[in-house]
Order: sequence, then C-alpha cells, then structure tokens
Amino acid sequence: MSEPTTPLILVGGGGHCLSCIDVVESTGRFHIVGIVDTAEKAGTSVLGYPVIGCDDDIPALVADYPHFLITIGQIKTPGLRKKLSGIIKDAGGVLPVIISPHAYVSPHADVEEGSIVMHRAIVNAGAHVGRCCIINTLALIEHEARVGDYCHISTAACLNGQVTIGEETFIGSNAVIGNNLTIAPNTLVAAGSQVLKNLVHSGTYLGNPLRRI
Ligand code: JB3
Repeated sequence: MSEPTTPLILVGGGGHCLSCIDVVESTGRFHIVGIVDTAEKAGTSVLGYPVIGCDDDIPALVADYPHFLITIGQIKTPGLRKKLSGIIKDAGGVLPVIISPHAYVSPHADVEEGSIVMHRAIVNAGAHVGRCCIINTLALIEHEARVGDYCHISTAACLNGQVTIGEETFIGSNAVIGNNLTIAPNTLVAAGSQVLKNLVHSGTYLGNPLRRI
C-alpha cells in the first residue's frame, strides 16, 4: 500500500506557482488541496487546482490543512513572501521543506522550513539554506555556502564554495558568485552577473564589470 500524502495549500497562483506545482507533484509526498490568491481570483484554477480563498481565509484553513507552501516568486523584494509566512505561522500553520526528487541535497546540508529546492538544483555538502528560500531550477549551492532567510537563488545561478548570501537577497539567473565571497543582505544581483569580489553594501548590482546602481 502507498504512503498517505499530506494535504498542502499553495499561496499565490502565478508563474512561480506553475513550477512549484510540478515540483510538489513530483515528490509524491503531498496532495495539493488548492490555492490561496487574491479575492479577485476566486473561482479560477491553476493547472486544475482551484483557488479556494484569499489570505484572510488562511487562519480558518489551517484547522483542516496546516501545511502551506508560499508559491509567489521574489525578485525586487521578499516583502510579500515574508508577510505571508508571518500570517501562516501566526495561525499555527506549518511550512514544510519541499525538495524535488530531481534535485540533489547532500545529507550533509541543511534546508530550513518553507524553502523549496526545485528540479535539478544542487545543494552540496556543508551548505545551509535558510527559511522560506527559493532554490530555483538548476541552481548550484556549492560546499559550505550559506544562503540567508528569504533569498531567491534563481535559475542556473551558481554559488561557489563557502559563499555567504545575506538574507532577503535575489541572485539572478546564470549569475556566478566566486568562491568564498560574501553578498550583503537585501541585495539584488542581476541575471548573468559575474561577482568576483565581496558586495559589502546592500543594493542592486548589474553590468560587466559589475556596478552598484
Ligand atoms: O523566472 C522565473 C523562473 N520565475 C518568475 C518568478 C520568480 O516570479 C516568474 O516567471 C514570474 O515572473 C514571477 O512569478 P510570480 O511571483 O508567481 O508572479 P506572477 O506570475 O505575477 O503571479 C503572482 C501571483 O500572486 C498572482 O496569481 C497574484 O494574483 C498573486 N498575488 C498577488 N498578491 C497574491 C497576492 N496572492 C496572495 N495569496 N496574496 C497576495 O497578497
């Protein structure tokens, strides 16, 4: 007999949610009950999963379905994801770690609550991923790298060994962060950036050579 699956509610039904649904389905650990989105989205569905309420309904939903995954993405700011995680936790909800079976997470790494490791991402030995992070498709978190809370490491971004990413930071697609470097909290590193020195000041970095704007 197969193991029973855990009911899971997704919060946010846009583009990032589509990718998350694929990961959640592939785990075989959860069944998606529905999606919480804005009130205007009531009655719609995403990949066949119904929008069952808005954020105001979260406290009532927790009683029957305590497990939630925040499926809104994050580029400029993690503000909305932070707010939603607060609502869920205050209501007594649970934010499980979700790891794609097509990802590799070393048994010597740790990933905190509410984070998702998406298809073909790698979190290598000694690495740490904080809470409510997105480790997006194909991202590489190398040995002993540390990713702070509420970060989004976007598609195919590469954090080399012993890199430290401050909390609430976004690392864009295909960006490469050199070995042992530190990125300040609340920072945005644009897609394709090559980071070859510590970024000690929070802000937005882009271009080649990289500059802060
Ligand atoms: O590039 C990649 C791989 N992913 C992008 C991701 C990181 O960001 C993706 O391509 C998108 O550009 C973007 O995805 P995201 O964050 O899902 O954005 P969007 O497609 O605009 O969908 C946002 C969803 O959140 C919509 O369904 C909104 O109605 C919903 N939403 C907005 N505000 C909200 C709220 N939902 C809830 N529950 N509460 C809100 O306050």
